[in-house]
Amino acid sequence: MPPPPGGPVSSTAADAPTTPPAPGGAPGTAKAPPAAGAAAPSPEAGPDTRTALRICPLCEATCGLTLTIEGTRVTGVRGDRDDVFSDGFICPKGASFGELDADPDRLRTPLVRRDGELREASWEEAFDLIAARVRPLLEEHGPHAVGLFLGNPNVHTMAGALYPPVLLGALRTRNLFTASTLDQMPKHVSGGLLYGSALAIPVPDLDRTDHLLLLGANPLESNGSLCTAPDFPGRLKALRRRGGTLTVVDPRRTRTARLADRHVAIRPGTDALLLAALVNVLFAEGLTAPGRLAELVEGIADVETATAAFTPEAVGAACDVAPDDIRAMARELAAAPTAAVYGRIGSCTVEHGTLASWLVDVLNVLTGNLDRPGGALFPLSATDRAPRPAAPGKGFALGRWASRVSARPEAKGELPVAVLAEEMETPGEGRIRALICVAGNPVLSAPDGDRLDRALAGLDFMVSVDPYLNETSRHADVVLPPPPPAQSAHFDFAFNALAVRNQVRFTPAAVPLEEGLRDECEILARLVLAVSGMHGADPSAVDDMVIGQTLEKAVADPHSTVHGGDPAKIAADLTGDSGAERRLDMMLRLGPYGLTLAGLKAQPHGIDLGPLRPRLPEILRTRSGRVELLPGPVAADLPRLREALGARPASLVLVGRRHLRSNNSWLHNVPALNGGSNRCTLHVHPDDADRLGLGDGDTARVTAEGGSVDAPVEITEDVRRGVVSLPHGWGHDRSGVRLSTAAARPGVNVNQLLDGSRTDPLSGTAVLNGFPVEVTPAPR
Ligand SMILES: Nc1nc2c(c(=O)[nH]1)N[C@H]1C(S)=C(S)[C@@H](COP(=O)(O)OP(=O)(O)OC[C@H]3O[C@@H](n4cnc5c(=O)[nH]c(N)nc54)[C@H](O)[C@@H]3O)O[C@H]1N2
Ligand SMILES: Nc1nc2c(c(=O)[nH]1)N[C@H]1C(S)=C(S)[C@@H](COP(=O)(O)OP(=O)(O)OC[C@H]3O[C@@H](n4cnc5c(=O)[nH]c(N)nc54)[C@H](O)[C@@H]3O)O[C@H]1N2
Ligand code: SF4
Ligand SMILES: [Mo]
Repeated sequence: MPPPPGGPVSSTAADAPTTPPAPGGAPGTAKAPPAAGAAAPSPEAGPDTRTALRICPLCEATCGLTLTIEGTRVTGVRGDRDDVFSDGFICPKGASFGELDADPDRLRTPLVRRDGELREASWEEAFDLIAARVRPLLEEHGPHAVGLFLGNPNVHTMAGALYPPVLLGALRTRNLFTASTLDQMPKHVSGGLLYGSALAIPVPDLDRTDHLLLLGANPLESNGSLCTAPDFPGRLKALRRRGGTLTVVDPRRTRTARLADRHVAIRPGTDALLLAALVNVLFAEGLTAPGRLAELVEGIADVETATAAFTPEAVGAACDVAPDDIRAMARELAAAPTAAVYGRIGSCTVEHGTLASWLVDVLNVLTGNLDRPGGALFPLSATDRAPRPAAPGKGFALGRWASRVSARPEAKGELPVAVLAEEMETPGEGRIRALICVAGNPVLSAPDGDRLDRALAGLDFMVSVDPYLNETSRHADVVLPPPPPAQSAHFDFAFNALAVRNQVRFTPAAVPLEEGLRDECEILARLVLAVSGMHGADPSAVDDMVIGQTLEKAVADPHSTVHGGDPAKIAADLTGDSGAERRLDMMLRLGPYGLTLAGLKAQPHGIDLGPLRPRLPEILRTRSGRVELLPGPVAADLPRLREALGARPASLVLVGRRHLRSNNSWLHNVPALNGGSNRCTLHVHPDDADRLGLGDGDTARVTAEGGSVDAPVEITEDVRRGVVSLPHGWGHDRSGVRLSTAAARPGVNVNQLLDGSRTDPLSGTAVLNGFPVEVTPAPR
């Protein structure tokens, strides 16, 4: 392990949990040590030294940061104590913002492939080539010949929220793939089916609940997901302090599990069975109490019938959880004055991910906790559509089209990433010939990276919008680098709608855009123009078009705040430093709080919009206008769950894990974050290690259907028997990659063990957790 240069981050210290302020309590200080290159300003700091606010884009917690800036360099980072939501919280990742921002491996010009080599090029050359190559492919082979992959950081940038929908509209391709089918697509599908909208995802009311049942999430390392809560750890501790209880279901004894009143070390992949049994017990013991939901929900009795087979005794062996414990969990859930059930990665990226996600919400409904304070509620963000009277909607359709090669149904307009390689490789009409990849690294994040590597290499043309030349972008013909994060304005379109408190914040670019760089909004707008035959037009044309179309609709909508207005006049009133900002201003004005961007800018630490409030039935868009508790596609998938009752468990399965100082595949190049316990090791229980003939520090060979990887063994009781754990995002040893720090400690790609054949059928989400593996000592 190379020591972090500059050395102020001792790996152990930085790995220790940060001691966060109590939520809503006194503002805390940044407890994380400053990262290398991000030290506090020295007393002799020049007159050039100033501070600027920046919302952290590195995880879903969206903490407000105060950056110290000398000239154009970020030299210090602390939590913004006045931030209305994060109260000064910061973690080691946020503390390394300066180092990340200044990473010398970051690309500073576009790259264009000439004679087989990627070379530095001007923006004009880059976009000229895109226009020259993509248009003919579309004209000759039709829209589906160009695929689009959208990676995770799109939810962490303004550009990623505002332009990919326009890009997709311009391409009209059905070959849309995103990180969602490696992640939360089960939540979209279950929300779509239950509430009629794929974006209707209830969020646990962390700060007010009396009981949290948390499955397959480790917020002490991840800082939370689909539950935006700066200082999630502190909020969990506060729950305990106010007398609430926490149950954690996880095959590993995680740092989150150690905080819990009850830790259930479930057999991986069986959460849907456990949850079905909890539902079963609620009915069997007369513990259902939907309260006001009873009249808003249809199908409660059908759910009772559908879960009749899943008694605690029936699921106990499969889950490896004692029936009495299951009964106790159900009773605790029912008895709590308020409670929230919350499931994340470990309950989503599994064989029954959609059923598990559905059952999470079913439990919240049956206990009366959906849509009530202390339960699980739907946030109302400042850029959401303004509320309107409840009315039946169009409902949520699945499988409106299917993938070409293996006929996998679309979900939310997307095809499963697990079939991306075969769609690029398999000859014939409709093959993906070109790929545009925005902020994604599927070679490491998706099943079978070696196959994706080959498939990407065989494309006619590829564009990556990415700051790094990495495992995926090295295949591109054109790489378009966004600027370092300090040079971008920030607004959380996605996470404000998933936050435990309604609030809104905007931070302008902290540092002016460097000579030669382009704002990512402009990059994506130019990309839209280049693929839609408008190459060379002013990028603001894209924003003007969106504004025009949106306002036309809004003035015709009787529920809109601008109903009957003049679109041209409203557009002329919009303010902002860019087309993207004018779009944000428009969304705020059309939104439920009637805000403006100028008003928001006047509140640099944000505006608190209050605790979550009930939103049913207004939010419903189902055909019935009610919550449809047993949707048809779910009912049709239940026999598969019943079959799982009798299945013989594999003797060894693999699960992933996250480390506080990491983020999927792309922070391993920041020296301060690549050390300590953030290591690509295989966790093995001592009993399994004995059985398999493995000692601590030995190299193990892990094999599954997609291939084999060799990883160092770490023997630990933190993982249950029959389960090994290997983190994802590693494997930085491919040629042509420019990640000098990461390459020095590459790790192995856990997703090489998978071949993409295992998915949750309803959502198309890849099974990344709980798949069978063989482990042996690696041959010397
Ligand atoms: N085995 C296993 N695999 C997993 C997971 C798991 O738990 N286990 N988790 C899955 C999950 S939850 C997710 S979300 C996916 C993530 O899958 P991906 O989104 O494919 O992977 P990331 O590693 O997040 O890659 C992000 C890419 O965006 C680039 N990037 C960073 N910042 C910016 C920016 O501001 N603009 C642009 N344009 N690019 C930027 C990075 O350099 C990197 O190339 O991985 C999934 N893969
Ligand atoms: N530090 C850090 N933070 C991150 C990320 C990161 O890579 N590093 N990634 C970000 C992203 S993209 C996301 S989506 C979020 C994810 O945030 P979380 O959902 O909190 O993800 P994990 O920390 O991977 O926790 C998943 C847990 O599920 C457990 N698990 C595995 N299989 C099963 C199972 O079958 N059943 C149950 N009950 N548990 C199981 C694992 O042991 C693990 O502890 O984190 C985000 N934040
Ligand atoms: S918790 Fe997340 S948002 Fe907050 S500082 Fe850390 S990485 Fe940034
Ligand atoms: Mo994710």
